[in-house]
Amino acid sequence: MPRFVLMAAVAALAILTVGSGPAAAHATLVGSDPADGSSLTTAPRAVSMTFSENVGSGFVAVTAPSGTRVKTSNVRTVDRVLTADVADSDERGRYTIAYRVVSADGHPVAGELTFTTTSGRDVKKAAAVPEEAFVDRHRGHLVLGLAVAVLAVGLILAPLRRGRDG
Ligand SMILES: [Cu+2]
Repeated sequence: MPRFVLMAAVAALAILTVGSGPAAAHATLVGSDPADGSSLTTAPRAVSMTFSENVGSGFVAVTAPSGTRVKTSNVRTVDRVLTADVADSDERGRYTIAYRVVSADGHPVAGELTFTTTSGRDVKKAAAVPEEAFVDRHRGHLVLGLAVAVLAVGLILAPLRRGRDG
């Protein structure tokens, strides 16, 4: 009986190990052009991502430093490589490349890369709602809340102090 339990445990462990092993792995990004985090003089006219296995159904979106989308075309996957042509962009700063492909096992794989250009036109990034805006908008409420809190603490402490004095 104990031997049977041991064998069952070993079998269960073996199944778990195989299940989480390379057989279940899907495509992962192994390289790109431009490389993630790289610094370039001007924006590239094409980007490519190389995966650990063959991929299909590729999608690529390039966003310029101003936050506007740079037009991509001729998005294609050939074996392990996803490539897209990219329209000309003269903005200087940080670009992002968002990509999505479908692995051979049917799982979608998505990610994001960035690169920076050192020449070109300076642009202002379309501001995401900054943290200060929230504080500014709710300053009145925050002050009122603080005042109520101070008053409440005072009301709680006052009897205690009086008790200690008397
Ligand atoms: Cu997978």
